[in-house]
Amino acid sequence: MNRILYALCGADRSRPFSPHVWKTVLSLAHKGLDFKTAPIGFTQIPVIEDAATKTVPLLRDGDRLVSDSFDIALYLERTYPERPSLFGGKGGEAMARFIESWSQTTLHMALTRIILLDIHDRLAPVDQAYFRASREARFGTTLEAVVETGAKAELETFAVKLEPLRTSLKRQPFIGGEAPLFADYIVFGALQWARITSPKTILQDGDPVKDWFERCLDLYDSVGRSVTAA
Ligand SMILES: N[C@@H](CCC(=O)N[C@@H](CS)C(=O)NCC(=O)O)C(=O)O
Repeated sequence: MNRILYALCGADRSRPFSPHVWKTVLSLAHKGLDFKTAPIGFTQIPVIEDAATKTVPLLRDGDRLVSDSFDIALYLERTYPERPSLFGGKGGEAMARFIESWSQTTLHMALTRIILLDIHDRLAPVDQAYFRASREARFGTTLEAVVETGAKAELETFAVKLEPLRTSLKRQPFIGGEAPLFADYIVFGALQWARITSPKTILQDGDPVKDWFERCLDLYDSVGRSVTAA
């Protein structure tokens, strides 16, 4: 098969954890496209496919290479238009951009402060050194200090941040309506990242967001459950 998805893993190469890679896993499953996963660590990203990318996901589809989870979804939509749509039209594409911004600025920012050390602890030693140096430069402090000062408060307020999603899920089973769209996979990716890397409880039982997340884990022969929770 000549469709390969490069997926970020820790020391255990059977546990891809990147939120953006998970968006692509579900995008490919949504389109019914088979692929092979190529597990890599952080420090391998800049050298794969002749230095084609600085970030994952990277998808090889025959002789095409596409990076960035949103660009990959757009590529799949245009290349395989006869298969189920990931966006439901141009308006859906534009609205998925809003969901991406919300997920990135609100959910990822909070989750990072909660799971940063858990991610670090699961990486291979060479990747731990890179991760610590790059993230400590970004935060201007140690990984330990980020989690020490941020995790408790972020955990306490995370449910409030999900309120816009919770309200809409009381009306419909998926962000996309009756069936999931790429917008669902964007938010799913963020929560799946936390599920795979951290034992901390992010979603509470009885929360409609948790019910929706479980529905997403069940999609496409439960591909999301192919990696167990931390
Ligand atoms: N906007 C990109 C973000 C991709 C991204 O940031 N990927 C992370 C892994 S979760 C990465 O490859 N980081 C490389 C690094 O930190 O060196 C997307 O949606 O694909």
